[in-house]
Amino acid sequence: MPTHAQSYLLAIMRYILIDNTQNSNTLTNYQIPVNLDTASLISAGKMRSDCGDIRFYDSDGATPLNYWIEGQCNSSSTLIWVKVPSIPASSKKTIYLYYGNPSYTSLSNFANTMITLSSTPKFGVTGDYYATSNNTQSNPQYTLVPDGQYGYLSTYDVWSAHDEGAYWVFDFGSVASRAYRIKWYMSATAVSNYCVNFSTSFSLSTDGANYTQLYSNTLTATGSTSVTITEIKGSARFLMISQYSNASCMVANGYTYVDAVYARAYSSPEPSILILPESYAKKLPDSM
Ligand SMILES: [Ca+2]
Repeated sequence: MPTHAQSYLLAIMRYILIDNTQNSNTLTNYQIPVNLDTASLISAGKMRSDCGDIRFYDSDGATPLNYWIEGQCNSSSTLIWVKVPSIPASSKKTIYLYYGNPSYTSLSNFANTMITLSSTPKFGVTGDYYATSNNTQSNPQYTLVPDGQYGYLSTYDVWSAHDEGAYWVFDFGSVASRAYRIKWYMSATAVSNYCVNFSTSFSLSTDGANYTQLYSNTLTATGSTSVTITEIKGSARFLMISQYSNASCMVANGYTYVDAVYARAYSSPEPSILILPESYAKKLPDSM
């Protein structure tokens, strides 16, 4: 019988069903995505307008779970990552979502929930670097935490015969199966009447020497992309963010701006997540 020790403080409870029947691996410290229509709950007066009363408990009903609200609160689909200590292989599990206590304040915590980096990325240059070209980085420490502060790579390519590029390597400390998430955007500017051929790519490596490219985007005109979170999956220790200005163009500035690089545990196929309709704590069944 679950204890739900604090449920008397919490007005509304919902079951979250985690279906891992298709995966033969036990998942440890696994971040599951909970997409919640917080806008409807807030407008109905059931949730604080800052999402501060959201709580998650493990299947025993008593153990609080670390969570991080990555998405925008008060939206129709707020993405919340919940770190579940253990999801059994080939089976289902239930955890609990609560909200509705107006006196609560947020316990959303990025570092306790996601796989984070503790060291700034290693910087390097590529291509046939030419003396009057320029590859630099700025504020690499800003790339560690999603706080709206962006570090960036900068490439100034001035010679048509020379490719220019720069990269960052992020070290996650050990090889593991993860989904790597990069919050970023890129921009390029043609100087004078010259052209743009500027790419940003994401690659993974287990040994730091051999990389597999899993994402790339190229700008062929002055412009920029919107801020997005790109997720790549693999078993790796190292993630590389690289940029490259092709020699076909003569004068161009290119930038890759990065707010954060982090990861979550990943195992295929991923468990499916189902959020059940609202229940009330006082109507909890005697056993689960
Ligand atoms: Ca940042």
